[in-house]
Amino acid sequence: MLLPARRWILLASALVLVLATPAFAGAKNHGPGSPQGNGLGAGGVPALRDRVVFLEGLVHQLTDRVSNLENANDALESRVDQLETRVDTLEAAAARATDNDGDGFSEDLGDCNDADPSVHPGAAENPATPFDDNCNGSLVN
Ligand SMILES: [Ca+2]
Ligand SMILES: [Ca+2]
Ligand SMILES: [Ca+2]
Repeated sequence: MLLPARRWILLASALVLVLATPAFAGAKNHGPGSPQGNGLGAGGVPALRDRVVFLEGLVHQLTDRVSNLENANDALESRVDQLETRVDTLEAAAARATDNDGDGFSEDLGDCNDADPSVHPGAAENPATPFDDNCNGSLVN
């Protein structure tokens, strides 16, 4: 989501661009670039009012555009979050399905210690070890 400060920067930038246009600059500075000399036209104030209305419309359009972009950005961020969750789920499933210690059993196939190849379903249980050798839930058989 765009920050409110970015919205104001965008609007201010657009306003600066409009103010920098030769027609508007001519009106402001009464420069020779203006066909009417003072840039206000024959009516003076009405011509300036037209420009203000134009700028208000432009700001309104830009505000709408920023809002639309923020909504699109929110939708994209939501979709990215969904895809990241899906990737995490698939990675976890792949990890459970992988036999990491090479004993022929993955976690999905009952290996209760996939970092030790001597521990797996069907292994001989050693009562002297402090862990479940054959992954049956018992330390003694
Ligand atoms: Ca294994
Ligand atoms: Ca193992
Ligand atoms: Ca056991």
